[in-house]
Amino acid sequence: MFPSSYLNSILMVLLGDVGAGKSSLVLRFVKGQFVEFQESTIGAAFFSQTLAVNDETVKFEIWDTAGQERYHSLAPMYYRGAAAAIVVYDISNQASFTRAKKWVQELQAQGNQNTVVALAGNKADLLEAREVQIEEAKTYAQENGLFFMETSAKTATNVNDIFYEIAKRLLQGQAAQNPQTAGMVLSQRPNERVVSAASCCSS
Ligand SMILES: Nc1nc2c(ncn2[C@@H]2O[C@H](COP(=O)(O)OP(=O)(O)OP(=O)(O)O)[C@@H](O)[C@H]2O)c(=O)[nH]1
Ligand SMILES: [Mg+2]
Repeated sequence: MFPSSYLNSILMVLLGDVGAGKSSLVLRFVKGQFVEFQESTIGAAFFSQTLAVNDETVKFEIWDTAGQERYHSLAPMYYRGAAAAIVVYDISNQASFTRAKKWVQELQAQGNQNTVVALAGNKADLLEAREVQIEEAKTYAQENGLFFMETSAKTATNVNDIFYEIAKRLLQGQAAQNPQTAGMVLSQRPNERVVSAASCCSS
């Protein structure tokens, strides 16, 4: 076994409808910020964040994809190698939930079988405008082997929690295997450079 000072890298992807709040969730997680008028993502944006999860140091490497339909064909490049995916919908927008289900179907059909998939019902602060009932989403998640949380990038509710839960599940899965064969997407390597700062670039 590796000592805990070794670094686990988790490559992950966010998928979901335009405006569901993918970039806002990442921005909240990585920089602790929220902006009311977040610009729509073009292509995809990459972020990273290194944190302690249990006794391990985990580097999250995050592809924030663009929800606009014209970028749909790029998505497999990001989800095929991902150890985890967060499929995001907006609780105040039923169409975004329908879109989220399509993403789950696509991941199940064309993604990697081992990818941990989380379903995030974002904008949980918009209770008065709710269109997707929590029970409906919970049942759908259970039926499809996803784990589910309602989140709010605005208030920060459950944002760190969903990323931590993903890391915990992956680390547990890895502990059950030989770490040498854990694969490229969740790899352990010497903790030479632990950064707490985020980096981001858009293309
Ligand atoms: N009230 C509320 N608004 C949110 C929340 N998350 C995001 N928003 C707002 O919703 C809008 C869209 O958010 P984005 O993060 O750009 O959505 P996206 O999924 O990245 O959209 P694309 O990049 O176009 O695919 C922005 O104006 C955000 O401020 C939230 O939790 N609550
Ligand atoms: Mg975006």
